[in-house]
Amino acid sequence: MASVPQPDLAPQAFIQALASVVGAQYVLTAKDDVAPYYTDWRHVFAGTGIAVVRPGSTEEVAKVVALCATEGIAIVPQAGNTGLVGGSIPTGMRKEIVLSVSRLNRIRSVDPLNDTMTVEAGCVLQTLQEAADAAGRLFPLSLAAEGSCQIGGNLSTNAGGVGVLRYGNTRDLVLGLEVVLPDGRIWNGLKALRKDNTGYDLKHLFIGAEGTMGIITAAVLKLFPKPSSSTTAWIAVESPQKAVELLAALRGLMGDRLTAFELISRVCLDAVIHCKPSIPDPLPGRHPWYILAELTDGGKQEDLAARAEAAFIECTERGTLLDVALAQSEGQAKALWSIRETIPEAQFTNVKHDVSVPISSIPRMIEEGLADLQKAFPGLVGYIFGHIGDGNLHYNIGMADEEATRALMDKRKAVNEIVYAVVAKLGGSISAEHGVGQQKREAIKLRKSPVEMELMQRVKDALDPHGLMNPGKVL
Ligand code: FAD
Ligand code: 2HG
Ligand code: ZN
Repeated sequence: MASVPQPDLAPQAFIQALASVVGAQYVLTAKDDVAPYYTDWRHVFAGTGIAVVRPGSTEEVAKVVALCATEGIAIVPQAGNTGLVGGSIPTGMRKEIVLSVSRLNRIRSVDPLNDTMTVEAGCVLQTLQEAADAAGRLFPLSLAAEGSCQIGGNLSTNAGGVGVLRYGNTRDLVLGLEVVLPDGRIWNGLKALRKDNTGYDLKHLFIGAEGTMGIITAAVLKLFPKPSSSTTAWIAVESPQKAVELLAALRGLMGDRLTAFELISRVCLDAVIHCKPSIPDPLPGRHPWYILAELTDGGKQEDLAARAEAAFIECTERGTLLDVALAQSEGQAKALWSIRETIPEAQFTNVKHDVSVPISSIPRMIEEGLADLQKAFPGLVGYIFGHIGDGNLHYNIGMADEEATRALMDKRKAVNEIVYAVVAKLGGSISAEHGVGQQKREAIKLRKSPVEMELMQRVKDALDPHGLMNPGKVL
């Protein structure tokens, strides 16, 4: 890494210089103003910086970054601050500002014939879903934080969510990017092209880089035909093995119409009902595992419903599923989805893991991991759920009561090691969709090969030779 430029400006003069770029009201330093930017959604990570800066345009972002580059001040990019690995929170290892992109919230254009929209990084995800819908199209990225996460954060984490099975991760939903580079130059890569083989595809360096390569200020996103029919099903299954068999069966019977396939353990459903007692249990009996599945299609609602019903009857006859409740209205479908969306807050405090393994290895991941954990920490509770259609499990570990869970959290490294050992054995990943941030920085060093780590560091050094972009994250 090249030596860091030394500051010329005294701290107050630096603040004034920032204010002259973005306006004094958008440089926050008062304790109450900065507090929400200096801690994460789960209150697991906390830090401080020189200031929180809120530019209102790409040009202002570029001027702030150029000023920081001259002064050797590091930058922590932040969007909706819903990340789960501490990526948007300062670490304190350098003099840092938080650069919030939330004022870059314009939809620059929607082109329904090209099936694209060009949007700024601070647009809230739900606003983009609504804009696509108003244009008669679908923007399929969907996650429980969609009311507050912003597309700049989604791009920078390559977010997954519940639509990956059909539409892919965020990376698959992008055609072009606009990025402010660590030296303050603007790269305008806002191409709305589905084919462009003119050399390296640079946008992929910034997608999933968690703010360590530059600041994404805008993107061209892909739109899709809006489905005209949908069926939402709450399904009971006997075991994770039956769940993956059901996935294969439904894909065979319904093809790409299977849009979402989420695993939910009974433990998670109980936690949701405990957290929000007004939520009813969708099925009469108690079952150990559930699937929330969504099927969507063009064409008539009754055609999809009939086809889905036939598929569920066949799966029941084959013994793949135990029971199923089909939503009879949009309201009932929303109620089923709200169970799934409540899980993150219903099991807020525990040792989190966001792992992926080949779909066929999901049953082993659950069974062998829990068996190994029980040996080391008798009585623990696995809050297991997630996007098993993508081989992605949220493998969260707590104890029966809060005090014991807090004690377990102090031993989180030992818990992580047991889970990660099973992940390694099954050829999986220790971060499927949430990223590395501060949380998994040490852990990836032990699990990626020296060649991979060196390549990543070289790319980082080429783009950010002074290490000013989000230090202490990823690498
Ligand atoms: P932030 O948290 O602000 O930032 C995330 C990272 O991106 C940080 O490293 C930050 O420095 C960097 N960054 C932010 N903006 C920029 C930018 N413009 N340029 C460069 N770097 C930037 N994640 C999933 O993948 N799937 C889920 O299903 C899912 N469900 C969730 C449910 C809940 C209830 C919560 C709280 C979180 C969930 N998450 C999920 C995690 C989180 O919502 C995602 O990681 C999301 O993409 C983060 O977006 P954000 O706007 O909040 O980004
Ligand atoms: C989800 O799928 C999120 O709901 C959050 O990725 C996962 O709470 C978690 O561990
Ligand atoms: Zn998830």
